[in-house]
Amino acid sequence: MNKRELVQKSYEIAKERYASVGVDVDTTLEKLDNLAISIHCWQADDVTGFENLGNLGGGGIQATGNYPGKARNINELRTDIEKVLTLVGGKKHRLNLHEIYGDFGDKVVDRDQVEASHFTSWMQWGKEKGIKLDFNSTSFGHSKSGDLTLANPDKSIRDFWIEHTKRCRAISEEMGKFQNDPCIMNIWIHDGMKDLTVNRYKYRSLLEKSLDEIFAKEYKNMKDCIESKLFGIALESYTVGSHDFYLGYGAKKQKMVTLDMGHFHLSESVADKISSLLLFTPEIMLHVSRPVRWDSDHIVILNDETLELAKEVVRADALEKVHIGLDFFDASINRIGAYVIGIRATQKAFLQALLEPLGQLREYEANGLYFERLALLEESKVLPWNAVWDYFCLKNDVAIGDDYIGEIQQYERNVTSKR
Ligand code: RNT
Ligand code: ZN
Repeated sequence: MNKRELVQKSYEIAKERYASVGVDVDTTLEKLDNLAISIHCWQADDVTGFENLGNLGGGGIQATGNYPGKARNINELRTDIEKVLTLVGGKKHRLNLHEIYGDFGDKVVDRDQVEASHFTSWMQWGKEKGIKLDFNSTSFGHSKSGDLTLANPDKSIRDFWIEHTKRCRAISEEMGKFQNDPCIMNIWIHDGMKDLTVNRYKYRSLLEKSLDEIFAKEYKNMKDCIESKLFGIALESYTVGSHDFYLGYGAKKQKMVTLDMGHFHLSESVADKISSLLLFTPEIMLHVSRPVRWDSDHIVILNDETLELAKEVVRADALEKVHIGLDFFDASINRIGAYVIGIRATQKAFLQALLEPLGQLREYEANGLYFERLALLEESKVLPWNAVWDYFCLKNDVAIGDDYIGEIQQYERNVTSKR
């Protein structure tokens, strides 16, 4: 039997096993086909972007590693993303752009000057390739970034970033209109203090005011989300945009909160937050990531945290309300490989979540049969989800199992190693 026949046969058997616990594998596969993952553009070039402002320093974010072959311009980045998409199944994946990835040509466009026209070629590319776009304002890596942006007591700096963020919302609106599907725009700022501050309240109230100003205009074709963080490097003692801050702001102003898996204490369950946010905020944006000791943005793998997160989304029946984005940047290994591992791991987690025998589990729970519930939870871990996964790849005509290793090595030989 060749590989394809083996996958087919294992799938048929798996399908029967799942049917015996009340799970319809075919509907599951359909859901996985339609699961949109918003792929972050910044793994391709270590969060560098294509501005012509010179090396601004400014900090706020950092990728580590110097593996050769990073994308140096828009064309290379697009080619890399297109390659990635040939190695993962699914029909609805999106691309998540940061403002610094605009098509500026050789023009110098400062952050308070950016316009939708700088993203026309991206929109066109997205349309051609069937890829919808999401967006992010960029307040790091600029001479005006410092330690404080939207929460800066200096009005001129604050206004500069307010203007930038307003413009980013207007660009997102244009993208959403163009693609006939809302563009989700994330706001993450690094604002904080390296050491003790006696002005926690002051900076947070400034951030609240800045956001109110930014959100004053209502749009129809874009959705806002706000992302908290626990701490940043060189800003260890205080983060203005903490989880409490954005949770409160999001609940009050009905904005989506972005949950980045690297932005919480390591013993805190991000998965547990899903059901609460769904009750008090309109939708949720996820930054699926992997903290190693801290917010180190390692490549997403299939671990307990990713799995639990996916299960909580499915158990809350919230696939329509939870937007899945990725956020990691590892510059120490092949970057195309990094994307493919992370996307496939996220899909595997959602596949397992979708294959959970929820009906039976909930019946046990309703009847107080807790031994039975725990037993089935344990046994469902070893149901043949991997056979369903292989079949998903086969059906989508993408690499089965580790076959993508060879394909990525070839792309490295032919493309990225020549950069
Ligand atoms: C940083 C945040 C943020 C960034 C991107 C590049 O800690 O996670 O989402 O990773 O905006
Ligand atoms: Zn993030």
